[in-house]
Amino acid sequence: MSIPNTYSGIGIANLPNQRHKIVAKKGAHFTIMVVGESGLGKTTLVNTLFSTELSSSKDYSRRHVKQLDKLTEVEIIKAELEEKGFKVKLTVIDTPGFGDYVNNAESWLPIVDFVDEQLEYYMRQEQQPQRENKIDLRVHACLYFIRPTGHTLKPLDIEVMKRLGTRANLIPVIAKADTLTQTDLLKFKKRIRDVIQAQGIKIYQPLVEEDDPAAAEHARSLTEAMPFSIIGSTTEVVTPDGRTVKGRKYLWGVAEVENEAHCDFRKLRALLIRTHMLDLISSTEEVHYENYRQHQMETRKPGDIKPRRNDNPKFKEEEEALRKRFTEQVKAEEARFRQWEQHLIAERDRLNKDLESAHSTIKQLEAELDNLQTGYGRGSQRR
Ligand SMILES: Nc1nc2c(ncn2[C@@H]2O[C@H](COP(=O)(O)OP(=O)(O)OP(=O)(O)O)[C@@H](O)[C@H]2O)c(=O)[nH]1
Ligand SMILES: [Mg+2]
Repeated sequence: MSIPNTYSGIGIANLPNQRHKIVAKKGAHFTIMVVGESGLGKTTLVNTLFSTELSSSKDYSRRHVKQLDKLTEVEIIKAELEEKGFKVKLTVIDTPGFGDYVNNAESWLPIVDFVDEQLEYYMRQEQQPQRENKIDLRVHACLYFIRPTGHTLKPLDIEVMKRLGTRANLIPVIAKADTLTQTDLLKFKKRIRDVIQAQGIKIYQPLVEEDDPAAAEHARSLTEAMPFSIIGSTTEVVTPDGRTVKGRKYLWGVAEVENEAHCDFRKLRALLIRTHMLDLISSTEEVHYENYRQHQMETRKPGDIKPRRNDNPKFKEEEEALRKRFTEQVKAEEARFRQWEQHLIAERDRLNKDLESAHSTIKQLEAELDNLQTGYGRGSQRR
């Protein structure tokens, strides 16, 4: 489905709802993060989004500052766009790919931590008396790249997606869609949706505004298309029928970035930059940030500046696992102890019985001895 004309531009100027208007008036900060295994085309997609979206319009001013954050090794790309007086400060966080084998399991942890740290950092700034010019790197949209295996989600994907989905708006995408046939792609999408549901992974649900039928229809088509299939390319190529497009050229033809029959790039771009940017911003504020803040308020003592170890969601998960293991071990020990106790009771009973029978034997022998002594005394008297 193509995007209706009303969705042209970055969309903030024609927002239907009041809450969104307030956000837009202040000028929005919008942060996108890309996450996934190495080599899945994360950086390429960021460049594709930027070169098609940002360099084609003249209504924006663009700043492209790349900085390397030493702690997390993420690359932060900043750009500023403006449409009809509405300003959007766009930040893209390009994370390094993590490995696809079990030994490398921890390599994604800093990425999850990064999301938490931004929530924490923003909260601390809100608590300061001087609240102007807050630095806001809370992640509004987290694109998770899935390898186009055609099979299903890997345990690693499930684990990382579970954690990201409770912290940010998680948008799963199938990387390098040009490497799968359309039939395989549809089957793959269905399987991924099934796993997401079965595993209780929280993914972003685009807001459906029922009072605007065209927008509602568009939002539903976005939900149906998830996980979005993606082809990334910044190169222009010529199709067999003579069009110049962004795409990837093969012997069989061209995989086109912006062709809806080839992939969902347009849908993803519309969602991010045109129709749902402010829903992503407000749901981050109202759901993810609020959850984080509430949780910190409940568990943090007044005066605590840094979160205590067990306030951090990551540590909470680890702590939960540890507590479960501990409980299991205690249970096993208790069972072992009860068995041993029963064994002791049985042994005591057996010894008591032995003792009793020994006692009665003694009594019997004593009685016999008595009898013998009495009998002997009488006999000697007769003599
Ligand atoms: N077939 C195909 N190849 C792609 C696509 N997108 C990117 N690539 C190629 O995949 C390779 C890796 O792309 P990158 O964008 O560097 O991947 P990345 O996910 O940023 O990798 P790391 O930063 O190492 O995690 C490059 O050779 C790209 O040209 C795509 O949609 N289809
Ligand atoms: Mg990269």
